[in-house]
Amino acid sequence: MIDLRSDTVTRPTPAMRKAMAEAEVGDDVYREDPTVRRLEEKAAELLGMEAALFVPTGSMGNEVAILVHTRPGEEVILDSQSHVMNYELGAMAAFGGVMPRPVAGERGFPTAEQVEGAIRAPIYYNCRTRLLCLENTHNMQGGGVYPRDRFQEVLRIARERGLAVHLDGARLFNASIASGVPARELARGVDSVMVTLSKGLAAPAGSLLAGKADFIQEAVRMRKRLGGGMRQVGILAAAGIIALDFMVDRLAEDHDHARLLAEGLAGIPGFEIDLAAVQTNIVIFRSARVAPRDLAERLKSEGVLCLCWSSDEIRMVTHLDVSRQEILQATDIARRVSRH
Ligand code: TLP
Repeated sequence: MIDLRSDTVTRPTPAMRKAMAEAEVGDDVYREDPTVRRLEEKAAELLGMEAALFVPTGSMGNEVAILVHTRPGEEVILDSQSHVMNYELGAMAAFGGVMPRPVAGERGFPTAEQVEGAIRAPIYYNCRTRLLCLENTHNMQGGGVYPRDRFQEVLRIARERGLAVHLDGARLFNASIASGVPARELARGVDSVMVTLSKGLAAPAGSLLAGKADFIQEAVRMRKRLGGGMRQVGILAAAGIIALDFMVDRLAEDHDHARLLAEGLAGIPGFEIDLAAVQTNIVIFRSARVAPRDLAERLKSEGVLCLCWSSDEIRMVTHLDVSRQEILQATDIARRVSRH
């Protein structure tokens, strides 16, 4: 199978498995796992933050951040297509009693005007707007990178208006490689950032939440409240260290493969794809002739897995476990199965 459903399907590398087998461990709920601590220090350094916390998933990283930044009844401004808004089962409402205030950012990236327009006036009967959540790269919109100037402007407004800012950087390293800007620069000015190890970086599980030391202290408590306090989890952190040390630069290869795939798909009659939107490892395209559900079934029967992304869109994601040859093969199969 050529599995293009997500970069989450990557399996740990031999070096990761070896490091996992040999990892020095302790009880991380007592904060005594040396490998976890090493991973957290490395991540804090890479992201230019005071401290970091290893969490089981990206979703938990986002939710811990939201719960620490907010109080029940407050509002969170976010893009209407963000992962937090769409794919985290309403966690902020379910666990935190906070209200999402979605804005329709251009390609998923809200402008300063949009953010400013969504901040509630400080009148006693209004919700208090507390937090702004941003996403880079943007998943639902096809892996685009937040335009730098727009991001800075948005941060300026947030600072002026006293909002905390959380960055869902599940694929922040993809944004960094695509733009040539270090991850720490992409995270500069935010109060918290989450990065994921288990997507393009190929670790089996785990994400990191980074921020100021006092924020992380609270995040440790919130992680435990959500049931995310793990024990000898240095086993997983060992793979995470390899992910940060050795798997970031190779994301460029995934981006090249995504471009190759997108260009191949663009030439297939009945497919519509915005090539300018393909900036990292995600390719989203419309299928006008064959309904995405049928197309996905046909692709599957020929050995290619993808996701039906919406009623008229398909998503394909490139990653470590798909070679250039397989990308070309998948394009040929797509051409064949979309003919009738
Ligand atoms: N994204 C997954 C699915 O949930 C859609 C994928 O296959 O792309 N933020 C962003 C931007 C994400 O894309 C994801 C996962 C998460 C957060 C959540 O991470 P996990 O799956 O570790 O909870």
